[in-house]
Amino acid sequence: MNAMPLFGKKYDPRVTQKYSIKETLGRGAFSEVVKAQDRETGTQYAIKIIDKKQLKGKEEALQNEIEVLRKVSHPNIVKLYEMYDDKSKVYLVMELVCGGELFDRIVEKGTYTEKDASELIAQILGGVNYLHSQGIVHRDLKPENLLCYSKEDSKIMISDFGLSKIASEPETMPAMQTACGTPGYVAPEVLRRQPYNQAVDCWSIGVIAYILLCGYPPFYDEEDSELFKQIMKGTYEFDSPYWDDISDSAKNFITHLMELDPKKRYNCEQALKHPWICGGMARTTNIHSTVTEQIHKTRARCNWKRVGNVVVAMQKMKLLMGQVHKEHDNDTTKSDAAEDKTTTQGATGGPP
Ligand code: PIT
Repeated sequence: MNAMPLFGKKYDPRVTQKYSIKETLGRGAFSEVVKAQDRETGTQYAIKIIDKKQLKGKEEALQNEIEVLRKVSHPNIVKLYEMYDDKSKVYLVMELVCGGELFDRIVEKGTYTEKDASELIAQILGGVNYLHSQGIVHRDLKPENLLCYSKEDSKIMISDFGLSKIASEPETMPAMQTACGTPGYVAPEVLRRQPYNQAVDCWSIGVIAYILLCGYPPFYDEEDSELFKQIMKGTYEFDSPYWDDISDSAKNFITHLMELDPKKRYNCEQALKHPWICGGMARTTNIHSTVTEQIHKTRARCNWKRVGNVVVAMQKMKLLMGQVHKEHDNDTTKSDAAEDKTTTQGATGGPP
């Protein structure tokens, strides 16, 4: 099935002349990612189409995302090939990665070990270390933004630079940060509204490593405010029985990344030198059944939360529409759309 143009508008003819637009790969409130094929060469790409009208007031964020994508070139980061810009939309022609989300690949595998998790984390650290060396902070690292290169290849691609920042100064003050990032992966200093830097990504990698080894997240509460409190305290556990067979080296590695004090927290370079990553300390015991069972449970819980989010979003929309109608009656139509990806956000799992 081919993608329907976002909001019923037509795509720029320059784009459709060169590319044949295929199915939708993903969708946010202001953007969608579609599969596309170069009509001449047959090569496939992913095109992110951003609706400028919906983006009013966030043009700077878009410029930032484009600037970041233009600047980066790394085997674990999705490449930007071309960009088109018309009155209403921006088109980012990117490398197509078709392996899907990381967790789906893990679930589908027959065996899965600490060594596999260690190799996945090493790739993420490599990509993020490169970003940091370029002065870029990703700020929204989470499993959904880690795509597999292909079904056969366990190469990981870091995507979605919508919230990333080129750090012009060594430290950036958080602005509206709680609304950015997905709560479960956000570093404590961000929630405390303290100045933050590259170290926020290392915290997120710690959280991802934790989930990769047990299938559920270290912090969880139905209530975001409670979840925030847990993260700010920075207390988490390696619960029994799920962590009983995981090596002390793996736990030690996570502890260095999920370190409350950003100054003491490992940076990517330090993490890459940890024995669990490069010293042969990651175990080769099959942990597939324990991890996938927990991934399924976490997802079931996450879907409930998503249902809740959709209900809240619909209530908000109804209110907003009532507002628009009223404003329309008054002949002023001004409305501000909410945060991107309303329905895909939401905290995941928690200790079972
Ligand atoms: C693909 C396949 C897919 C999604 C993407 C690429 C998205 C990539 C992306 C999205 C961004 C960004 C950079 C890359 O800033 O399912 O090949 O928002």
